[in-house]
Amino acid sequence: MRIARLALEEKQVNYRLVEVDVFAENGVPQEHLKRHPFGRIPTFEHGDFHLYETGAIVRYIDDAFPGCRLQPTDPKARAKMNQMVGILDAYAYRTLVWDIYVERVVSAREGRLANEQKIAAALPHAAVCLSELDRLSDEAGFLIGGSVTLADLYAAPIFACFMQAPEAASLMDSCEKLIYWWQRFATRDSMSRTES
Ligand SMILES: N[C@@H](CCC(=O)N[C@@H](CS)C(=O)NCC(=O)O)C(=O)O
Repeated sequence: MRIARLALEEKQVNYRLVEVDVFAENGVPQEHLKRHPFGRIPTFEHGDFHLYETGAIVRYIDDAFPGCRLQPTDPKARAKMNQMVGILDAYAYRTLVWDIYVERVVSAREGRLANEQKIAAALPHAAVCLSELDRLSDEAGFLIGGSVTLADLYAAPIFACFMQAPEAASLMDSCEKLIYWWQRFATRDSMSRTES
């Protein structure tokens, strides 16, 4: 959900946030299932136009609203951005957020024991994710090119969680470009405005 909000913030689009608890004890609220039959978040409405799936939402926001472009026009840069988005969505999110951050940081916060086996199994996979993201990223302060793209917006919410885990320090050790990127990106206005 934070990815879509970051897109709106970066493009300076006014929006109204409606919170939906898809993890509610009684299940996903019925009215939400009408918006998203798979019971996930985010969903997006613009007038009478309704969307779900983050990839469709952020590309629509980029195309439909004025402001900075979140997708490069150069074919190679655009392909690399899409490759990164794919890696973040398909591999990094589950490993860095659910297997490491939730298991190490959220479990401690909730007073339950971490599943050490799950964390240990995730570490080699996390290392591949991070080294690939580092290899593919440019050195201009954004992951791709010299301005914010969808790659930054997909990566930032994942890193905001993952970097809280003690495991992040050694895993990130050799990822100099990613470290530099995160130090800068974490301080953006869009990040503080989407913290909660
Ligand atoms: N493919 C969907 C995935 C959305 C998704 O998994 N959202 C998570 C929150 S980040 C969710 O709704 N989880 C609830 C659940 O798994 O039941 C997208 O990109 O929008």
